Amino acid sequence: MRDLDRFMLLRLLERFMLVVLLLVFMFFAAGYAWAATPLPQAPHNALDAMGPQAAHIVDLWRIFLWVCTAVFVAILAGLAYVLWRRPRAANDTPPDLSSVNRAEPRTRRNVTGAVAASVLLLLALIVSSVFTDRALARLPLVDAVNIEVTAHQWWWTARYVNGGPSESFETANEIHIPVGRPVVMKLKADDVIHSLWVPNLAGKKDLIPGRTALMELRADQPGVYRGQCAEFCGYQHALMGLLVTADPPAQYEAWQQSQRAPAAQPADARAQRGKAVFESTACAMCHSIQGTLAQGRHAPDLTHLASRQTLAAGTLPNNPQALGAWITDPQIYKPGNNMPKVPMSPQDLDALVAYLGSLK
Ligand code: HEC
Ligand SMILES: [Cu+2]
Repeated sequence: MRDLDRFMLLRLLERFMLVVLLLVFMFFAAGYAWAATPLPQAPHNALDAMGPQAAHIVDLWRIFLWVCTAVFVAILAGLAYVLWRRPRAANDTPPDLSSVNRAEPRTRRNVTGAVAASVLLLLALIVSSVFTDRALARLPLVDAVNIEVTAHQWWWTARYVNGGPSESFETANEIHIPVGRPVVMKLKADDVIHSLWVPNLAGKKDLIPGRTALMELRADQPGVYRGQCAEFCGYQHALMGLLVTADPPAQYEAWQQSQRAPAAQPADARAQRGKAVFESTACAMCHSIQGTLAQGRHAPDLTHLASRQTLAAGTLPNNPQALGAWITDPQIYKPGNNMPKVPMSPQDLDALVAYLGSLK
């Protein structure tokens, strides 16, 4: 019977180890898949804070990490100690009943002490969370850049609303912000719940249909930071990335000026034809290009498409080959996304790619 018990225990242990190994494997496979995603190769690291909001969160993370590590080590050390000190016995040793019906003041003291320490540590974690929350809310917002960010399945709209309506403009999937100036993002969603997460700059915030949330952040170092939708929102959730570019102030002003301008006029006959194709086919029903007849409201604004690094929320690099491939059949690269295949002749496609590629 004893041997049978031991046998069963071993089998159970084996199963358990298999499950653990499988989980470890899945973890690394997922990490590999993520790292192997070709685009965009921008920093995406919550432990590398590039602004005050992310820094507060890293500080809190460190406190949690060290407290939990200390508790874990203390528990393992305690366990090792009692295992080492346990009374040795052979199969024929009579049971030690000396502690039955006898108070154990030492054990009681130890347990009370451990409970008290746990409560204190948990309280300390709560207090540090509350302080972090307050620190996050205290970001000075003087002279803030206001951006309305709307999440869609599976891409982002960014509408810059500083100044009057004539000053505002829209872009998609790539947000520029000035270094050193606070940014207030008004977060909305127009279909399901999404979550905006740019780990180097700030924590996560949900975008909920019918509600408005605010995200306040500041980048103190110039750079391009990767963001990602962090709330499962459907089939292509994993391909709902975005880039936040923190520009030095002068560069940001220049970017803003160029984004406010209507789209460039086609420079040659090929681009001219491309514009005509865009305006006369289904493209114009969904997309808008400011300064043209295309005024659709259901898809990324393409007025300055060529100024972006990626296509389709970080799915493809923005170059003529990828652009042509995307337009030919967007469902190959992002199955289920809301852009249909629009049939057209190779000449029309070529002209369209030339035109869109000229929209700096
Ligand atoms: C039914 C609406 C619809 C039609 C018609 C449509 N698109 Fe799109 N398009 C979308 C949507 C939605 C996206 C975003 C897809 C995503 O990333 O999930 C998109 C993305 C794009 C992008 C990438 C934009 C970016 O910022 O990354 C380009 C370029 C594009 N479309 C060009 C075209 C062209 C050219 C046509 C006409 C041949 C066209 N689209 C027709 C809805 C449409
Ligand atoms: Cu999502």
